[in-house]
Amino acid sequence: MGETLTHKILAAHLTEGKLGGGGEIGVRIDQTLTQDATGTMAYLQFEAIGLPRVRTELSVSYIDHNTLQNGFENADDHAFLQSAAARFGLYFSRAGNGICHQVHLERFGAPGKTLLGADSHTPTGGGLGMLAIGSGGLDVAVAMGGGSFYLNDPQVVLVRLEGALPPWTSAKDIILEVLRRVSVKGGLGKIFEYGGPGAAALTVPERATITNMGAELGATSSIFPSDEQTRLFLRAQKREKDWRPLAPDPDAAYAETIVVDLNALQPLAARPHMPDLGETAAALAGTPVQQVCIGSCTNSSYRDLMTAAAILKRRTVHPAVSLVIAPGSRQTLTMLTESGALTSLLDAGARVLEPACGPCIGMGQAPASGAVSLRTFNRNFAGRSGTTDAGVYLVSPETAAASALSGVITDPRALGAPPVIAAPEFFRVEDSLIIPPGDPATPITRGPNIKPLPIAPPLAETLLLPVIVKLGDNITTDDIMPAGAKVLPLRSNIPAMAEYVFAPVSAGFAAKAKAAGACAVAAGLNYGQGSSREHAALAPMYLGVRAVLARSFARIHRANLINSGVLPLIFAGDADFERLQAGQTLKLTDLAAAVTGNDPFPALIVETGETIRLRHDLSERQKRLILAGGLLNAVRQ
Ligand code: MIC
Ligand code: SF4
Repeated sequence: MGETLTHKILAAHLTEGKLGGGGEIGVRIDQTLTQDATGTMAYLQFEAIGLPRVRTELSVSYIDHNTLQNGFENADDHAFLQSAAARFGLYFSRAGNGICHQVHLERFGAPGKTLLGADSHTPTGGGLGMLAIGSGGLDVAVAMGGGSFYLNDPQVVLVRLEGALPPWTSAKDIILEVLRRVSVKGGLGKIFEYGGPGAAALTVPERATITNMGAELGATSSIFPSDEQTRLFLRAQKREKDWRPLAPDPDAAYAETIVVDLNALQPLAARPHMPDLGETAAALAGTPVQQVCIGSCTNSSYRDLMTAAAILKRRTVHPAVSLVIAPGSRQTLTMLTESGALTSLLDAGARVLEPACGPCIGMGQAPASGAVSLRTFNRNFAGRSGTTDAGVYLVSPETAAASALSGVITDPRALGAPPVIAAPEFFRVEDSLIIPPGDPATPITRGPNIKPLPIAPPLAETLLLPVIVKLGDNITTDDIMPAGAKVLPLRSNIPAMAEYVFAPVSAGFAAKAKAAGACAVAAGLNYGQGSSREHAALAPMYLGVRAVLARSFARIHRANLINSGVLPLIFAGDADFERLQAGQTLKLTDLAAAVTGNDPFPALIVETGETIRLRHDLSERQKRLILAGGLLNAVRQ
């Protein structure tokens, strides 16, 4: 049997474990990326590890999330990150240069390489045929130091794209279709490899839309082969030397195959508040819209924004709609400017932002109360836009632009002949906002918002844990540790940030946790889906959360809990989940033995005297981390 592309890249980077066994494997990481909302922690952690310089082939620190500067905090963080990049030997992409994933695709990514990024949408790089994985900042810090990254040997799924995209559909509709079939938890432990004639026809930026939003499947990564499309893209970025062809063997064996018939694809929209709630735009047509946002790391390519501009050209947005353009990179924005497309957008009434995450992470442009906002982004979790009762729909640039004109959700096929945007022969390459690695003697600039890292205590033998809250399925890291313009500036200040833990779903949580001293939380399936922010583990840990009990966990968040020294425990059965109630106290005893062993173990509900059964599914390496009180403690030992 032949090899999948995923296995070929994994085999070339394997440092520990065995492929095909289903257990934990270690891989060497060639490239890393961080952004400013996760980066401050990652470089504080790298500093704590104590190495003078990064040991990867290439590491890049991006500024793109915390770009609203309402106070000194974000600017201070940026100064810290710039000095750390110079000192530790990283490239530094300055504020205004664009979103990490978009810029990395344009300027640094390369087929066959491994990329670890402190952001869940790092798999965007899979559009170039690289194995790109999101993780918490501490895992990135370790990889920057030359340490392996550990993951569960993934199941490789083939997504075969048959046929060709019909007019007015685009890459976004493909991933929305995959999402509605597979769901936000269906990708756990899997890597999605795209193939077939429909995949071959997609350009790299279109592929990157799909691999980017593969994160919403809960998948470890998504990847396309490196072929002629890849060569053309890298050539157009003046980096053809980075190209090499890569493909699975023709007889590669996959764990599962999904077939998507592109000929039958229609323009789709994911309804509030989950990316897998896809519906045809036709079925939703007529729903009044108050805001349309085009951009984010999902749909910010030259093709995407030129398409929107062509649709809006010599037309005016509906008076009830606020149209926001958030370009993903300075490259795209300058090319829009030079081509005159920016003028079409401005004439149509668009509000144009700097190249950054912006509204995608609630950094401005919160919709009005109860508004419907159509966004070309990747996440529509409740409240993430900054407005709790807004309804966010995820759509393609085509559907977004058509709806901005009409003021209601509109199937773009209503507009007649679609615009045809040719891929540029050459992109505009201008890297002056990327600062190369600097002097190892550069002093680190540390503003007053940058507080020391909290570190967990080693695991106690007995834990008495009040269960402060019991939550349902699909709790996101936006629920656990919200982002947005108010909270994001506190990313390097865990004590201040911790006050907002669970604010959207459990009022008063921080005070209750602090009063309890040590405590636990309980939840249903897919706990911790979404963002890679390790603050969703570190801040609860700081408040005293010692264990999270769930029916299942999302991959990155579970790793972040372990790295932070918080026990991720799984209810052994449905009855155990049903039995435990919020407000009860759980007594865990003989914990060293429970963690070292692999069997389910009992926990006592103090109030009722009943026992429930829990398990942990920890690898041997993860057991060591939990016993030590997290990865930093373990590394120091
Ligand atoms: C997101 O899309 O939620 C973010 C903001 O990019 C996060 C990272 C973060 O929380 O800092 C992500 O996806 O990992
Ligand atoms: Fe930024 Fe949004 Fe992409 Fe996250 S998903 S990296 S916030 S644009």
